[in-house]
Amino acid sequence: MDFQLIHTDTKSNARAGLIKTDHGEIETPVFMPVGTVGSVKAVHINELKSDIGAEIILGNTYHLYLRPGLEILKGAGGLHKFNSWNKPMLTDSGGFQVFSLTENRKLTEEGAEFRSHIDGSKHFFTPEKVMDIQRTIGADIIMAFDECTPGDADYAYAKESLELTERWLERCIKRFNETECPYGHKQSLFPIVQGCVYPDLRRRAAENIAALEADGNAIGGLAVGEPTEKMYEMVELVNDILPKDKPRYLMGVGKPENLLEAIERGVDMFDCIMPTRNGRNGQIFTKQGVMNMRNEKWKNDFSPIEEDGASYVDTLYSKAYLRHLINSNEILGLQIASIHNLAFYIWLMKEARKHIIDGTFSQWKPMMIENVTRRL
Ligand code: PRF
Repeated sequence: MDFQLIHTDTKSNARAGLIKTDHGEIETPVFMPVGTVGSVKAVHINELKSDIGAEIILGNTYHLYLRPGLEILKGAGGLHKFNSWNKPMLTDSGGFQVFSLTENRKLTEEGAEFRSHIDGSKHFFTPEKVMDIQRTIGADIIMAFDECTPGDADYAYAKESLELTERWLERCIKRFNETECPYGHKQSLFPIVQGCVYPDLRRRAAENIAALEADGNAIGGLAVGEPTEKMYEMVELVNDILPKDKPRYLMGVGKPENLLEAIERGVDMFDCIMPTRNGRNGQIFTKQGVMNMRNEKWKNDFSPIEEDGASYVDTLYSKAYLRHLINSNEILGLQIASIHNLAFYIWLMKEARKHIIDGTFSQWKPMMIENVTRRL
């Protein structure tokens, strides 16, 4: 994997860049639609590519390991072949999912024991196993196995948790260096900075990770219950230390305004379930603000979903029709909402990139934040 910085904003830390992988190029800042089980829910690959303009999608180690399982993924020749997405892909390591989706999980020095959310069966993830699984899935970018420290953890817990994540990272790197992708393309391993909301822990974690000279670096453990201002403060602090010539990925963030604030602070990559999950619940993000399609207000509004929206569904369908579909739990409603929201998020990243390159990001950003945070 190669990363090229195209332009750095003179008035902020915002950057425009280009990531090159064996499955194609990614212009940054980039939003990665989440395809947990190897599919972006309700969205066809053709729509992702041509209508939405996605350049990279995300899969989850935890889910793919449980179902369909490694034998099937291996048999298919990896996830790219299995789901027909022949562009760049990233897999999260499963640490976050083990902690957020399973009950009775047990953390030890060796790894994490958990029960499947599907059938209750018992499993054990170690850093080595998580590397092996991600080799078998075959994503272009794979993530280190970490513990996502809760946002309200006290200092002592956060320190211990970070130290465990650091020891696990060493084991991940060792296993990663001893193995290779079974399908012949290159995979890159991104370490994850943890440290909760404690500046000295974040600083230490970022310094240790910066010294590794990985192909790219991630910031985890944010947007997990801490105040938003703390999140921005931690992103700023960590990005001051992480290498400037490598992409930076803020995991699981967030609302449109969070993305713009993080871009200003030097983040290049994002993923979040918000455009798809909230979309399926009727929340529609637009350039003019956020709409709740279940609201009575849209009942007789036959105007387009978004007049100058980023996707063809915006003018093909009206607000009243989308409201009707969502209220009737129609599959088409989920599809339209997902396509619209993903196209909006990806449009927002492309706009940010344009403004970074032409030097107008710092004027454009506050105006855009005012728009995207409006309730319609
Ligand atoms: N670690 C991993 N995945 C994640 C997170 C993390 O901390 C987050 C936190 N926002 C989202 N996804 N491995």
